[in-house]
Formats: sequence, structure tokens, C-alpha cells
Amino acid sequence: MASKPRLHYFDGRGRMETTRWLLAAAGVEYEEQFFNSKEDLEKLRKDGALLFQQVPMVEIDGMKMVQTRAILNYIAAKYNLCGKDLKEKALMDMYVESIMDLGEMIMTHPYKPADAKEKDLALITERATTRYFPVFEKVLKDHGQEYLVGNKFSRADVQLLEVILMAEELKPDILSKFPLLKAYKGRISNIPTIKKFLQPGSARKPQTDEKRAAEVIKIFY
Ligand code: P9H
Repeated sequence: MASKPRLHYFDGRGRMETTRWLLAAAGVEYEEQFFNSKEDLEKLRKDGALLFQQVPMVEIDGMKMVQTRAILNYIAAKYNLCGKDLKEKALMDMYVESIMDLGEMIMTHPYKPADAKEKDLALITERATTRYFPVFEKVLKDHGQEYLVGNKFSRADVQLLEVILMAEELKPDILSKFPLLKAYKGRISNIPTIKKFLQPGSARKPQTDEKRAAEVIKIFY
């Protein structure tokens, strides 16, 4: 039997969290190797394990994969979480890239200087509620289906749920004008593998607080 994927990153969300989500949604068990210092990161680099000297790195199927999108694409394809044909996949890529744009804003928020936080939060809220969420609300309304693309559970559902929950952590009522997304959130959260991932004790990482952000910055700079 092939060995479990092994995730190399710090013990926090950052650029690894979506990979954790996708593997969990696919019902794949994995191991995590956390590093907590510059020295740990340097060791990985010296071992030649990081193609571009960066993490996330995931050991999977005999490869040492880097680049977040490459990792996510591989996992999504391997576990059948992509579209059924080229056009469905193209649509899914558009949705997923937009979700990742919003995700990037939210992910980097804890690392912003204190005097920039308020403005940053306002921008995130504005983008979520006027650029991204209205599109997905309309998609659900127009096709009337359970899932975002192709009437089938996919990476788009996993990634949209992840970003919705991240956005709600920053602004709990952020879905107030999006009733279909609210119902969708409940549905996707109830898929057994996801339900399990959302329960305490799973590999899901907590929201990054200021203290943790400062520690992470020390590893990389
Ligand atoms: N294209 C941590 C928390 C939130 C957001 C980003 C970083 C980029 C990919 C060392 N990796 C601070 O910047 C830490 C990438 C990967 C690539 C890294 C270096 C980052 C962070 C760590 N930095 O999508 O995989 O930027 O390894 O030498 O560049 S994650």
C-alpha cells in the first residue's frame, strides 16, 4: 500500500490549509511534519527537499511536491474532485481562482500591521460581499443544484466552504444577504468527511492570532 501523504509546513493555516481541507474531504489520511524555526526550514532546504526553497511541500506518491496550486490540482484530480470535462474544469478553475484570491486576502490579514488592519478588514468585507459571494449566490440560484459545479461534489465546494468559514471568523454576519450560500454552507458542512474535519480534534488549524503571526514571521524573515 502506498504510504500516507506527508505535509511539511508550520503548525498553522497559511498556504497549507486548503491542502489539509482537500485531503480531509477526499477521506485521505495524512501525516504532518511541522517546523517551528528557521533552522528546521533550512534543514529541509539543505536536504534538497524544496524545489524552489519554499514550503508548502507535500510528499505524495513518491514526489516531493511544492507550489500550492500544483499540490491542490494533483490531489483534486487524483480524488476525482475536478469537473467531468474540459469546460466544466475551466469553469471550476475560474471559481477556484477567485476563491483563492479572496482566501489570500483573508490569509494574509493577521500578518498586516496593526494600523492597517481596520482598512484591510473593510476591503475584505467589501470584496467578499460585492465581488465574490454575489456570484456564487447567483450560480446556486440559477441552477438550483446542491453543489457548485456539475451537480456533483467537487474541490470548488470544499474551497468555497473553507473561504466562507474564514470570512465568517472575521465578520460573523457576512452571509446575511446570501440565503442560498447560507443553506449551501450547512449542506456542505454535513458531508461526512467534512463534518469530521470540522469537529474539534481534527487536523484543521485554528485562526491565526497576532501572537502566532509574529512567530511565523520569525521563521521566514
Ligand atoms: N507560490 C504564511 C502565512 C500566510 C501567507 C503566506 C513561503 C509560494 C506557493 C520562504 N512560501 C511568509 O511569506 C510565509 C511561499 C510559497 C508558492 C516560503 C521563501 C508564507 C505565508 C511560506 N517563504 O504557492 O506554494 O511563499 O517558503 O524563501 O520564499 S508561506
